[in-house]
Parts: sequence; C-alpha cells; structure tokens
Amino acid sequence: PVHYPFAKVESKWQAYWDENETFQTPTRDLSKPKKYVLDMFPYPSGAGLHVGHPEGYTASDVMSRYWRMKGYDVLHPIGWDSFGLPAEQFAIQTGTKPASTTKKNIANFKRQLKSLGFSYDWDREIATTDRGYVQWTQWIFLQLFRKGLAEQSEVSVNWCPALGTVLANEEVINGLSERGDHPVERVPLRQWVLRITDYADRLEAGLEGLEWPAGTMTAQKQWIGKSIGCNIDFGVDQWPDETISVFTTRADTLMGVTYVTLAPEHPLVASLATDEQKDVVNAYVKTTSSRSDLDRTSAKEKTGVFTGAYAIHPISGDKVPIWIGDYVLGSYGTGAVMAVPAHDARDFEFAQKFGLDIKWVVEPASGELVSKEQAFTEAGRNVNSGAFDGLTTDEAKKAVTSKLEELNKGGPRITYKLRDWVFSRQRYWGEPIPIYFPVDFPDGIDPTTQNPADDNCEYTIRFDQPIPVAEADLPLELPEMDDFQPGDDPAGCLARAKDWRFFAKDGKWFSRETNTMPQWAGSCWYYFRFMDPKNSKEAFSKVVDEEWMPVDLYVGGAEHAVLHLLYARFWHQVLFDLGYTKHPEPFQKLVHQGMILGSDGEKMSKSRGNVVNPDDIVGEQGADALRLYEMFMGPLEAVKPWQTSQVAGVVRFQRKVYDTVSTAVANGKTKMDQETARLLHKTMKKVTQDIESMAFNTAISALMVLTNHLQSLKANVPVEAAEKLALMVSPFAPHLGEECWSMLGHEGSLAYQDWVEFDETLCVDDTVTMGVQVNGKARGEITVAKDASQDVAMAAAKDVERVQAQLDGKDIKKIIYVPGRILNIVAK
Ligand code: ANZ
Repeated sequence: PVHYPFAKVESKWQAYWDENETFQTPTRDLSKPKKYVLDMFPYPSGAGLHVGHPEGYTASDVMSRYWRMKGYDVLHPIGWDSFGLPAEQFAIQTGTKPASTTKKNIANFKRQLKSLGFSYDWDREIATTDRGYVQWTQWIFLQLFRKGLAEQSEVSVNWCPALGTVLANEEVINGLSERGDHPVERVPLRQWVLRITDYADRLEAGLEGLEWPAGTMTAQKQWIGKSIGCNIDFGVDQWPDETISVFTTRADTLMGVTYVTLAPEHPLVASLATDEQKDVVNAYVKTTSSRSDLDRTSAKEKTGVFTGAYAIHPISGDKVPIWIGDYVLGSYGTGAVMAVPAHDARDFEFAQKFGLDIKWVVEPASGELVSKEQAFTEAGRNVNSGAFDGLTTDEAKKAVTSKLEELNKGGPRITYKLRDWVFSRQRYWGEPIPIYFPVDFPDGIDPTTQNPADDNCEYTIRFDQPIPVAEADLPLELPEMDDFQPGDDPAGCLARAKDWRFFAKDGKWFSRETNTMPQWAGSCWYYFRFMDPKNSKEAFSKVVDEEWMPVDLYVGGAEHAVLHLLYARFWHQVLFDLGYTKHPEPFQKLVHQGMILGSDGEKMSKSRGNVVNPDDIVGEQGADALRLYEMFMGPLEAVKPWQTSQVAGVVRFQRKVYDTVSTAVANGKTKMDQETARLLHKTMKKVTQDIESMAFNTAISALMVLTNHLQSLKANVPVEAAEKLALMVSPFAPHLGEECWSMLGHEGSLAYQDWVEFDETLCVDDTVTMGVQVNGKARGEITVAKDASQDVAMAAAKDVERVQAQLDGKDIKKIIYVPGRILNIVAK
C-alpha cells in the first residue's frame, strides 16, 4: 500500500500557513458576508490539552474552513482564560509563581493547538491575564460600579477555609466546593456583589430567538427561576402597624391558610417572639444560621418553632399562629410564607410534625375524592372558600388577587430564584478590583505622621466610601508576592501586600480593595476583545462591534450551560445598555460537544489511567487522524467512548485519499462515467448538507464511500473527482487536503477555494427513463426522478433536441404528464 508521510506533510503545511498568514483576518472584508466562529477558550492548566479540547475545536475549525470556502469572511480567534484557582493551585503545588507557570502553560497549550492545524488567527491571541486585557476587564467593572450594579454588601457567604476563599452558590455542591470537595461554611462577610438580578427578566426574555440547545435554554430559565404569583399582607395581632408580607404562587389557596411561617432571618423574628418563646426562638435562629440554603431545602425532616404571636388573615380576619421554619428561605420572595398544609407538601409535613390545622380548600375538578394522607397540590376547583367556592384554580387566583388589591392587602408579583452574583474572591490570581477606600485615624492624630502599613498603627478603613481607580490609572496590577497562599484572613492574601495596599495622596491615606475578581470575569467579555485585541484606547471599538458581532457559532462544553453563559450575557446586556454594542445578545448559535470518555466508557481521569493524550495521537498517527477520528466517533453532541482501534480506520481512509489523488495525477484521466458522476454529486450534496447541520460523522462516512468507489476504479480515477475529494476532505483533514490540492498542480493553499457545487439532477436517487411525445408522436426520452414534478420533466424534455425541434415556434396548449410513465406535449 502507498505510504502517506503525514508527519512531513503536516509540519510543511503548518509552516506554510504561518509564513503566509493564511488565516489572519486583520480587518473585516466588507465585500463578503461574515461568520464569527468562537471556541470556549481553555484554562491553560498544567496538564495540557486533553482529547476533549480538540473535539469542540475541530468542530469549530471545520465550520470556519467550510465557511471560508463558501465565501464568508471568517473571524476565528483563540486565547487563554488564564486567571483563576487552577492556575494558582498549580503554582502553589509546584512552588512557582502563577505568572510564570501561566506563561509556561500557555506556551504548551499553544504548541499543542498549533500541532493540530487549527485555522486560528494567531495575531488575535489574548490572555485574560495580559496587562492590556486586565485594564479593560477593570474598566468594565467600573462601568458596572457607576451604574450601581456593583456594590458592597454584608452577605452570608460560602466560606471555604481550605481554599481560603468565598465561593459562589454555583460553586458549592452539597456543602462542598465544586473544585476539590472541601467543606464550605456560611459566614457573613463584606463582599462585592453584582446586581445580576436587575437583569433577571431580560436574561430570561433574551433567550428567545437564540439557536441554543433546548437543555441549555431550560437550564438557564430554571436558574433564573421566574415565578409569577402574588404578595399578600397579613396583619399581626396586637401590632396594628405591622404586616407580614408573603409571596405565593397559589393565591387561590388563601382560604386554606392555617399558619404563617417566617424564615429564621426574617427581620420581624426578633420582635414578634413572645416572652415565653424568646429563648427557644433565639436558640433556633442560632442553630439554623450555619446551614446553607441547600441543606435547608433538602433536609429530611422539617424543623421550626412557634413565636407565640398570631397573624391576621387578610380576608377572614382569623388569627393564625406565626411559626419560624428554616424550610423558608430568607432570600427568596419575602422570606415568609402563608402555609397551606392541605395543598403544599412542605407545609403538610410541617403541620403534621407540629400538630397544626389542615384545611382543605381545593378538590379535583372531577369531584373525585383524594387521599388526606398527603397534600393535594394539583389544580382543581375551590371549596370551603366562601365567595371563591366553585372557581377553578386559575379563576380563583385571579379573583383572590383582585379582592386583595381592592382591600389594599396585596397584588401581583413576580419573583426570581436568581441571586445577585457574589463577585469577590479572597485569592491572589485574579484581577484586582479597582476600588480603594479612605483610611481614618483616631481623633487628633495627624495622618501625615502615620503609615497604616506599620504594625502598630491604629486605623479604620472606610468601606462605606468606595472610590473607583481613575480610568487613566488602569490597569491596577497585582503586586509581586512571594507568599500568595490564602491565609485565614478573609480580607484575602492581598491584605498582606501592605506596600501595595496602602498609599498616601494629598496628605491622606487610602487602602486598596484586597479582594480580586472571580475567574468568570475574564470570560465575560473576551469575545469582544478578540474583535479588537490591540486597541489601547477602548475595550473594543463600535466599528468592530458592528462588523463582527454577534458570534455566529459558539462551541463549548455543556458544563458552562448556566454560569459562564449567564454571566457573559449579563455583562453583554449591560454593555448594550451603555451603548457599547448594538447587539442585544452575544451568542446567536451555541453548540455543546459531547464528552469523550475513556475506552472503558468512564470519564477520563488520571486516577483511572484511561486518559488519552492528544500529543501521542498526533505523534503516532498525525493531527488529521486525530481530527478525523474525533469528528467520526459519533454525533458531535453525543457522549462517546474513545476507541483507539478506530483511529486506524481513519488512518486507512487518509491513505486511500492520498492514493486516489496520486493515481488521478499520474494518469490524468478526464472522463467520468455516469455512476461515478452520480456518486460524486450525491456525496458533494450530502457533505455540504451535513456540514451545514454539523453532522460531521455522516459527512466523513460519505467521503469514505466515495473514496472506496474511486479506489475501485483503479487507474481510471477522474482528476475532477480527485479535486472535489481534496476540497471536501480539507475542512476535516486540512493538511491532507492541502497536500492533495498541490499534488493536483495547484499553487498555494486551498483555504479560500470555492466550495464544491453539486448538480441536483445528478443527485436524484430513483430515476426513470420515460418517453416524451409531441402531439402523440414519440420524439425522445428523458431521465428524471421517479416523482419529478411536471416542471422538472418539461425542463428535461426541452433539453432533448428532437423535442425542442418539434416545439419550435409553437405554443404549448396542453401537457399530459403521468410521473414515471409518460409526458405528452400538445403544441400548435
Ligand atoms: C402558599 C402555597 C399554597 C404555596 C400551595 C404553594 C402551594 P416557586 O414556584 O418556587 O416560586 N415560598 C414562597 N417564599 C418562600 C421562601 N422564601 N422559602 C420557601 N418557600 C417559599 O414557589 C412559590 C411557593 O413557594 C409559594 O407559594 C410559597 O408557598 C413558597 F398550595 O404559598 B406557596
């Protein structure tokens, strides 16, 4: 068999692309339509690329290469998400500094990506840790700050002592840190918080019209958790000025309320408790304070205590007991619920445990009896509800709500599950938050004689007076620190960099914010910076925004379905409101590649020893083989196990393509038989359509079928077929494609050659040959699809010379067409 010298070919073409800047797009070519193809850029971890990376990156590369050949101006950039815990942890483990390990890791990732022949515009490479990038990340933070969307707040946060940092709710799973499985505690801490909740509605509404996987849309919607309901005000017995407002989605059940439950952190808890109940209430509040929301809502057994006080029902005027229970969350709705044990499972459990009344007010519309052993939570018809009896659940919701509005005791309300985004981290390797605070000294002390960096200096930091760093002073860089390990000071390790932290200006002392931004920050806007990576005056210009946005195709893992994509959309919407972008949403189409498992069907991990290193495959079988295999394994979105034996299959395929082209070149055959022409055109059609729908595995198998057929022709491979094959193979196996193209005598790269065009008539599957009559006399034959339309049949008939001759100068009066049987044209 022929030998395909993949190593030589691949390094040759990679060098060619580099030298010729084949994939550089310095400016937008406005004569062409555009495609912005974006990959979720990698964390340059110490471990290097794993085979999951090339999967998504190959998919986006196939699309980029295909679209270039289709005449689009393609923006296809790459960079590094290089701040964050993994880089810092790696530096700590290896006793190095994050800046230098990050640099090394980036170099390694870059070498690996380059070895795979991706058609990135490397001139646009950025790292979130670059000075010129940090500057603008900080600038965006200042825009958020000025808009009132970044503020400080004492929040009960997820403090992870082992990691020495606060984690976002999203980073805590079952009370453990998502990274490293360390225990997490709830403690109050001054934090920077971004008011993403202000955008809850927009974030939900903006999903409409995006081409995203349905599961991801749902995940975002659930995370935002829009709930349409109503607020209802209960009075408090003996406290005529107080009200307890509750949020409910089931206003129809109002007449079934038998008690009210407050979250332990509800502001009225302390004042409501009667003298007899004060001690139990205080003790209960204390024990629940350390529990996370998740622990509270997922607890096996409900807990709670009676306050001794009573609420007054807004319609009946009945007195109902006020309880405290930690199944009610302080941060959702109003932090208080009207309990309807008959129709809410949590209230039912609570009422049973504490012997509280249960009042049934909804029954199935069918009138069927339901078990009283559990809550009936479905919709139905109201009973025992006075004026609301007989109404359906929906009708009753409306009737109760308008009654309350009339009484001025409530009204419609929408709530969201989404919480504000805790944005500060007490870590070293992140963007410093560009804020500082005045430092106060005890009365009568002259500040010019003081230095807060001195151990004995007494001072207070005025956290209530945050001052933004001047934009001209950005970026605010991290101080060099030898010891940047997290300590037990929740202010973070930057608090120890005293010379950096404290500074005097105009005779006054100031202290910098010592928290840094979370890793999510950099990835919130990198797609903007790629459009204008070297701009030193702005984050990106309005011109490039108009030219390139939105991202037409975004490829990356489903693990980012909620957080990264929601945070990025939030920043985007803010920048939209500020007029920096004209596009309301950043990512028009989103595709998740499925995870590649080890050959044992398990997730690849070092400890299992089932990890495949892409470097090995590239070295032994070549970059194209890895690319082809990853695209051939199965549908892009599917989770699929790695099967090394199958790599050999695509290696064989490559060799056959190479052989086919060599044979065509050697023999120079120009004639193509019908069967080959048909298969070629059908393949061109299928590969085109499959690439359009990103069904790469079936495109590759169609190419394999074509190649096998061409091989069967031995020396008679038509040159034209070989050319089309080279073009079609090139998005998947670009080195092989280029090599074949040059063997076929073409100068330069095929990257911007026209994509193949197929002839529809050659693609029809079931064809028939049928007679054509003109005025009842047979004049010729046509070959068309069995079910060809009359127009298609007529068009084919007019191509037949003898038919045409008969029709010349005449008017067609009538057409008798029986598909597959006969075409008779009556003409005079
Ligand atoms: C009375 C009621 C009767 C309720 C009934 C449900 C069924 P979603 O859909 O998740 O928004 N709720 C309100 N605030 C709460 C809080 N801070 N902590 C825990 N639970 C809270 O759920 C809204 C429902 O969750 C509300 O409607 C309230 O219980 C409860 F037959 O009110 B419902």
